[in-house]
Amino acid sequence: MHTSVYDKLTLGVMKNGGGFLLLVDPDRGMLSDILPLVEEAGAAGADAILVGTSFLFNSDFPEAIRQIKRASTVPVILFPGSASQVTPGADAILFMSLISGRNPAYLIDEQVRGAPLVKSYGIEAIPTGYMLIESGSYTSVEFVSNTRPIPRSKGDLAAAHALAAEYLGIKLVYLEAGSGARLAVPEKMITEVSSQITIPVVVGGGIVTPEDAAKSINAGASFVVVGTRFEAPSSQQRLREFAEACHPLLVKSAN
Ligand code: 1GP
Repeated sequence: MHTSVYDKLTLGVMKNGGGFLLLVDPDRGMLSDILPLVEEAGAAGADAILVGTSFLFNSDFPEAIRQIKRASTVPVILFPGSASQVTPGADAILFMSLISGRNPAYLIDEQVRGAPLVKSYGIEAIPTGYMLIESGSYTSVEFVSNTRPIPRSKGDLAAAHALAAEYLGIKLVYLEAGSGARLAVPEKMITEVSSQITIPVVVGGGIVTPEDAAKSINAGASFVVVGTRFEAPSSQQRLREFAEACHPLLVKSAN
């Protein structure tokens, strides 16, 4: 029986207590550096590879996806900044609406442009409510999307957005501090959001140590996304440490 990527990921969370998603950005790194990382990620314990960028500059994105898919032993999921990044060859796509913003282009317009492509390429769509959270500096995604983030102290506001997303049938809520954020999403906010909803919460942006990742999982995140930390040359050991931090039940049962 075919198991969807979404089901595989959520079953993993039930079994392991959380999940680790490695984000690669073909715009910000050389494919020759990204591919070895992607090859190692599955064996090191990553649950999936996210591929995306907030603004596509000059990479040959379709070719990058083909090569990343070939190199990966875990699902490859598009994490698009716009409909122009909907590309064949991936296993799934975070089909996102920027629900923290009030810019119709990112609430519905990019989705209308991307949907027929997702269908014709046969990619699994994972409906995702994407929320920008204030992170101490002005991020690319704020600039590109022309939206303002939810203030870090307003956990109740974030939770209301997440609840609305769940009632709209969205399957995943992504709390985003922004790539390379100075401050990650506050643990208090993760707890306030995750305690209000039954769908999984993804947390990303500014997470640079396994300890930070573990804190997000303990606060209630189902998945942690790490990107920038692995843009500098790294080791499989470092990937393992993040994977262990995001899989608290797996670590316990292995001891
Ligand atoms: C960005 O949430 C992701 O969209 C990951 O952020 O690059 O800071 O790890 P970092």
